[in-house]
Amino acid sequence: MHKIADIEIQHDILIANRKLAKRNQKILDKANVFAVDVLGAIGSGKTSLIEKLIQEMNHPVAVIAGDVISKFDAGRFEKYDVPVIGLNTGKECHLDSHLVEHALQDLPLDEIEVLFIENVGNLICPVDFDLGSHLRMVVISVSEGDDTVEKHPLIFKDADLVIINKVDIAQAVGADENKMVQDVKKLNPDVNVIKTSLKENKGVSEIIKSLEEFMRQ
Ligand SMILES: Nc1nc2c(ncn2[C@@H]2O[C@H](COP(=O)(O)OP(=O)(O)OP(=O)(O)O)[C@@H](O)[C@H]2O)c(=O)[nH]1
Ligand SMILES: [Mg+2]
Repeated sequence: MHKIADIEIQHDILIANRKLAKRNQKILDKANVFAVDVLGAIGSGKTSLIEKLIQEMNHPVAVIAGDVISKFDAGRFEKYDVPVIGLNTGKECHLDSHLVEHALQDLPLDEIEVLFIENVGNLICPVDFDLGSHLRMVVISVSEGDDTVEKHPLIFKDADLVIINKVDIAQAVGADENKMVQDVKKLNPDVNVIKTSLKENKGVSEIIKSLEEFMRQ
């Protein structure tokens, strides 16, 4: 009995979240804002990547920084003088559409073209929670181990763009970044997988090219 009740509650939450996600996407479409959900492993380089994109993309950008305590990443984005909303998820390990809806109300949507939504770092909880974004970019790094993709298949099946970061330290941590690319391709053959070293500024222009292609679609 107890188990059945849990499942129904979770089911209801997901239905409500999906409805709100659709509403968020309508708000974004009306304002002509392209929203990118940035998901990925803890410490894989999500904030570092968004920092690079803010500086190198030729589009006005805003950021929603979601985290259990959001002030750290939000503080990093604020340095670039772009609109930033920090969302504290507290004990929750993912953002949801309701939280994002509130953030959208506080952003100057008519002044921006791209919105990055950094989710809480992990490869499990955010998977089921659409936020209303147009694209899901998943960031992992070699330091999580080159079996990460095989161990967390769901997030890669749903991804539109996958980044394998920190290739500069692949050898030092004994990881094969090409195996990680192949593992993603097995799960999601059409997805674009880009290897990066944000430390050495490698791969960022390829990501921008890919994002701009999606924006044109
Ligand atoms: N060696 C190396 N370190 C990197 C690279 N990219 C990011 N880092 C470092 O990795 C650490 C974590 O980077 P963040 O950008 O904070 O990662 P994150 O995914 O936003 O982390 P959370 O939000 O806490 O999940 C920082 O110390 C970065 O300087 C890279 O390409 N190579
Ligand atoms: Mg971060």
